[in-house]
Amino acid sequence: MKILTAYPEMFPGSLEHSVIGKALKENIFKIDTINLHEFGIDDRMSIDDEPFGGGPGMVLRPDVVEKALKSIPEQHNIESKKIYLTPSGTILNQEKLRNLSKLEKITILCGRFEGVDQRAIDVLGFEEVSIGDYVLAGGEIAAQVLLEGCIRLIPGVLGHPESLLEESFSNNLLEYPHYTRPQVWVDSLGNKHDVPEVLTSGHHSNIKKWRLNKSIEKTKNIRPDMYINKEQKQD
Ligand code: 6GU
Repeated sequence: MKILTAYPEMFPGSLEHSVIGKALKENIFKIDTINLHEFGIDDRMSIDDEPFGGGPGMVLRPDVVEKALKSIPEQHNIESKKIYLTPSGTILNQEKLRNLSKLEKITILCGRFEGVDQRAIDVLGFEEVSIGDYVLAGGEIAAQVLLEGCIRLIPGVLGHPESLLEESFSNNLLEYPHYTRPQVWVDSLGNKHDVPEVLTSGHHSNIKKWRLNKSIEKTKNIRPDMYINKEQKQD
């Protein structure tokens, strides 16, 4: 994974921790940052400039992006998938993560400022991807979101790969609720809260049915859009 960024010190960031951090230590994946500031133009080493046509903010220059990209040595002829992270891209989802997790090489351009010169995106072949309908200050956190989502899908990264089968989005349903000990939780106000009885019954097929029903109920309530998609898919 190559990350083109004006803030290389933000990496590996969250990717250094937990199960993803373990995979990083085990060389299951590698992160190299390319500092855009090293490819700045003229004596001031600028990487951005004012937008043509006016307007607020600064735009990342296409020549800087090209120089930074071309500085990455080509390895065994596999072309890297190029992603530009921007709130005006197509929205990332689990299917996209599954596809990305199968790729050997991904190059991510993190936007900052108002954006990146469109010619760089078009000419250099970046796919524009957003992580959701809200705006962050830059693409670095988005890159960590995308990478974490991808890396956990690489075989061997998760301790319990079967957890991938039933998790939210794997079948267009949100995951059912989970419970653990204590079986009766007495909260700080003295109120008692039981675990749903079926889960302690040991009756596996009933548990399975209960969980599926909970998944359906939850999806209808919280993500009716997703539930409609599911019904359409089954037709
Ligand atoms: Cl990829 N970048 C920024 N700056 N904001 C975002 C985003 C990306 N995805 C959602 N919001």
